[in-house]
Amino acid sequence: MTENGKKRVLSGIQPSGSLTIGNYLGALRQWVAVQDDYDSFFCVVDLHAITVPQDPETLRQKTREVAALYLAVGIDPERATIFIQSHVPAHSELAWLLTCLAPLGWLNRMTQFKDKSAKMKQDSIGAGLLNYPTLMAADILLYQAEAVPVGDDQRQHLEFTRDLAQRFNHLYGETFTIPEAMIPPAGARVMGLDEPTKKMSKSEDSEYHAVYLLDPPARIRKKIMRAVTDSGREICFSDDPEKAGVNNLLTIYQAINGGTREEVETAFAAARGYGDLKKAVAESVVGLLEPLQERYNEIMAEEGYLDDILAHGAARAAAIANATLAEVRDRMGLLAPRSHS
Ligand code: ATP
Ligand code: LTN
Repeated sequence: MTENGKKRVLSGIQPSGSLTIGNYLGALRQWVAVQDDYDSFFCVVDLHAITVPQDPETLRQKTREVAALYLAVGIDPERATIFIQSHVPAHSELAWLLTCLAPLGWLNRMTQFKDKSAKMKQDSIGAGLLNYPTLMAADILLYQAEAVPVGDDQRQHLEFTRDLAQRFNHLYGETFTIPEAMIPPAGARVMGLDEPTKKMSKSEDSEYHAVYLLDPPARIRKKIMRAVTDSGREICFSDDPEKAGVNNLLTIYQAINGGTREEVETAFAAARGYGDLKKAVAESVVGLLEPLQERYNEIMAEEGYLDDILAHGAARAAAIANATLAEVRDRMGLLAPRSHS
């Protein structure tokens, strides 16, 4: 609990590409919803993005783009703290301290590590990719966050964070709040449009894989109209991998328009085929993204606006992070530095 009596949330997104509707429905939308009730911290996790190779200029540009999208989706910098992870050096420092406590066995079991490293040559897998969850644990634990709004794919990393926090508390005494994952009821796992058995991801390069938040309407429509479905006609939610494409389109529709699964299925009972479903999904996505893109353009056009928010955010975040870090350093027995007079 914070001074203002509110519980705290923290979450982040990597600037490793262009944000997708998966990032919006799984994460960002929940952030907007919780900002009134929680003391909220939202960061752009650039230190996570460099766990795989990034082009420096693109990374800088994407970092600002992601931060501007936080504002464009409706996160209010008066109510929430928005900052860039690497602007608060306590994240790197706590990550190292926790690295010394993180069992290799736990890290080796992480499915995100297994998936990402499987695609790389053994020699090019950086140790940072293995340590990724420890840095994420540092992000969360520095703020003593009670809740972490994320998509379904982050459950395992949250479990890791809880286990590591418990291990620290056990070894050195109660220090960290044990956080809970906050996963949305619909849209927690949006699948790739071209390969609906795989999670939609911003760092996939195939052209028809994802709808990006900044895609123009014509491209959104084209991508959704080309989404992979099956040879049947039945428009219903289903766990059958054969029906994964239709299931995904219905899920996106439901996440945007609300209603129960039955209500959504009833809405399509009279549809003539998958074309009608795709058109309805495309119009829902365009309707969702158009106003967001307008706000994004306004934010980017205003000289200095975004950078002021980020400077202010980093200062607010650092004040809290540094207090936790000082306590951790002390508990671990690191000699406190005395200022040079
Ligand atoms: P990358 O492809 O670069 O690994 P990503 O697109 O998976 O990235 P992250 O930055 O790792 O995105 O995730 C940011 C947030 O968005 C997390 O809370 C994550 O759970 C959520 N998220 C990412 N992809 C999806 C998806 N397809 N459906 C729902 N939520 C998602
Ligand atoms: N690992 C997360 C991104 C992330 C994060 C965080 C999410 C980094 N630090 C702290 C919540 C809280 C991912 O989505 N891949």
